[in-house]
Amino acid sequence: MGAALAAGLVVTACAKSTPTSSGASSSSPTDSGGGTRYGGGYGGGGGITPLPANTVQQGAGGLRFDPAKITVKQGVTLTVTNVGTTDHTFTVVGTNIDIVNAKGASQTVAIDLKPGTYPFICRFHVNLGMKGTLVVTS
Ligand SMILES: [Cu+2]
Repeated sequence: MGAALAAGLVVTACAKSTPTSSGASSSSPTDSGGGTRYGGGYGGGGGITPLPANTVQQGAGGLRFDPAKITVKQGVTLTVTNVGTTDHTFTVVGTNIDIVNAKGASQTVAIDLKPGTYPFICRFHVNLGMKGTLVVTS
């Protein structure tokens, strides 16, 4: 008579709590700055000459604004110059800023806007990607 020794091996599942704290708020700001910086014009010094402050060009190297992101202080006067080969507008969406430049023309516009970020477009070519961002600071 062998005593059946029931070696009851109790397997306790080691409930290990793996803290999956992947609180990775990886904010990767996709800077759509584009790589094709139009460096022509401006005295041909070779290399990129920054535009004068508070100046935006229309049509430099295509249907685009240069720079596409403008940061100005509230109340400044922005100079908008059409260096392209056709008419363009500088239209700040949702505001009363809407100027039209024939090719070669230049106008100034007072940025009397509250601090914030505003999209701006060329009304003629917005669907061809001619647009940018205006940041007004206080
Ligand atoms: Cu245009």
